[in-house]
Amino acid sequence: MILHGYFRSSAAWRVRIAFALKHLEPASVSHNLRTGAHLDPAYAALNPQKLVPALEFADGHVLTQSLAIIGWLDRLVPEPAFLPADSLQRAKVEAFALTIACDTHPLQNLKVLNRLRAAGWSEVQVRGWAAEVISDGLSTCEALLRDETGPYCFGAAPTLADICLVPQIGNARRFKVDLTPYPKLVAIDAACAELPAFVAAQPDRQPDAA
Ligand SMILES: N[C@@H](CCC(=O)N[C@@H](CS)C(=O)NCC(=O)O)C(=O)O
Repeated sequence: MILHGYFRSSAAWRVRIAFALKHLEPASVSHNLRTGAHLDPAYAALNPQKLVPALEFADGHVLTQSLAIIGWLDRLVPEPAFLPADSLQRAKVEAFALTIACDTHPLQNLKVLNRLRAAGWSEVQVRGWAAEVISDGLSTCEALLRDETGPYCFGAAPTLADICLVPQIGNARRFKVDLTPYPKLVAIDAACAELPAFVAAQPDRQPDAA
């Protein structure tokens, strides 16, 4: 099994956290997004979307989409579970994760930022856009946790919500988003940073970290 990723990719970061929480470590291959290595036809043959991550199996199967990979892993190795057994709580965790994975991260993804650059936006405008859409997503996330008491997003153990939150906070820091309006999210990020699985998955700990 090979995890195709990049140290700074937040979607690959989610998958690294998930594997580490299950005490598994797949082999990894890095595709430098900055130099466009993920656009290479050999990688496009694996993932027609030309995005990381992708999980390649020895028998030729390939899984794409971080949430699909994490769901597959969670069903294969049920403990620790990434989703609560209670169906209402599970839907809340999924809604939180999807707020990040579907409605926040895609708006600040590299190819979107590159489109803005190609349309003549200055670097300041591009970074401002990224910071704005991240702030918008984090505002929603903070509100979704209004009634939660921690230490993780939805209770005493990390779930899919935390797996998505931590890399998105990483992106927020990269784009210099002011995190003071999101005290719950910052506290959860700090709690996760105490866990070995989250530490092992951090971008600067990856072999391809620049
Ligand atoms: N929804 C996809 C998103 C994957 C994605 O956007 N990956 C980014 C890195 S975080 C990427 O490969 N970007 C390359 C580009 O935008 O050209 C997933 O969750 O796997």
